[in-house]
Amino acid sequence: MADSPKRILVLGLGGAGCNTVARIAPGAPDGMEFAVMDCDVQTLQTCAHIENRTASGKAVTDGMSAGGDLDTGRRCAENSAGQIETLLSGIDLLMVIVGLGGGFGSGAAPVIARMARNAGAATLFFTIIPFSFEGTVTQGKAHSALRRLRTYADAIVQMPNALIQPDGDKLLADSLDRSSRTLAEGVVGLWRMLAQTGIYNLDFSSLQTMLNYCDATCRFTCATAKGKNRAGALVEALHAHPLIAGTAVLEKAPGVLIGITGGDDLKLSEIQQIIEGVAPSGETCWIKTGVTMDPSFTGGLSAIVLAAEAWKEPLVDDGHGGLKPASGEDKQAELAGVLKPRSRAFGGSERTIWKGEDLDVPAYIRRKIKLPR
Ligand SMILES: Nc1nc2c(ncn2[C@@H]2O[C@H](COP(=O)(O)OP(=O)(O)OP(=O)(O)O)[C@@H](O)[C@H]2O)c(=O)[nH]1
Ligand SMILES: [Mg+2]
Repeated sequence: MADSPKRILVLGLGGAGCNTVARIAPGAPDGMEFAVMDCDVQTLQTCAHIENRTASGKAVTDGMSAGGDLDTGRRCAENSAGQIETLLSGIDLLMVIVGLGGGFGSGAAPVIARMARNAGAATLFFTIIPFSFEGTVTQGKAHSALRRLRTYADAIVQMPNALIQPDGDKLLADSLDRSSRTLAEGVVGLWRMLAQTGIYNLDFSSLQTMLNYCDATCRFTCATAKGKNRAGALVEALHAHPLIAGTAVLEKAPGVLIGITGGDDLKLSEIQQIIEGVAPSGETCWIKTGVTMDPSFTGGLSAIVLAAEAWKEPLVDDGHGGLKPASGEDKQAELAGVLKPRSRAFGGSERTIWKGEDLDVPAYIRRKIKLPR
């Protein structure tokens, strides 16, 4: 991204989001930008090492939490519109980490997604879904927040707390820590692919295509492996990750971003083995791969995969000043720019520019046609 640096902000919202960012930030790569926001000043005090802290909704809760009330959370965010606008200014990609089921995070997330969309920032939400033992009311609040969020967020990755706690004997603190580490791998891995110059860059427009086309929900998996058959072990670990194990999500995904990091000893055959082991075998899957070399990875390999669960229907001009769902030939024409035969294209491959337009970017995105959820 040397030509046009893109600004990526990782924002922690509410208790879970702030805790997770507070755990991720100390070990994060240089240059990664973090911020935290809550209406609960006590939570913000535990994030003293995060410089960019926003106390939201002072006039609404007077520095207290939203007490599990989603509507109070929403009002806090709306009350802090000016602060949020300042926070979002100049941001190209907003990655939000938020636990759903409480008050502030659940209420504020859709407001922030809407404001980010209006400010022209792409949004990717990593949402933590409560444990089932937290009760049906909390679960219900989390799902209602998800529904609202779908309207405005470009993409949402769900991370059920329960999936991160496969061992019933684990202490709560260890489980939460494990959950934070999993999120950190996804968020940092994606950031690394976008921000660091690799052999094959996963460029920002690849991510944007993914965010624009995916029907709101994505899955991610990540893994690292060492040893003789490390590429094979990596593929196995990617499929076995608790966030996707047993779902066939990789086999069915219409769009997949793969970020691979290796050291000086990374082999082309390993890259091939990983891509072939991860990406769906359908002829119409859109695949983008980024490869980054980092000497500290020598002897090992690491990968993150972001997979769209479904591709949404594009819309086309209806010829009367409105829009209609793409169908038949229209649909084929619209999709031509994105659904290519399985090409195994790398992110760094040359783009097709015609009359100043990038034909790798779907027409409805180039023409800024809004798609409904
Ligand atoms: N993984 C993980 N999950 C958490 C953590 N803290 C809370 N959660 C989950 O996130 C959900 C929402 O909780 P919070 O983030 O504390 O809620 P909040 O947004 O601060 O809402 P209020 O406190 O009511 O204003 C909870 O129901 C938990 O399931 C954490 O540190 N790690
Ligand atoms: Mg809270």
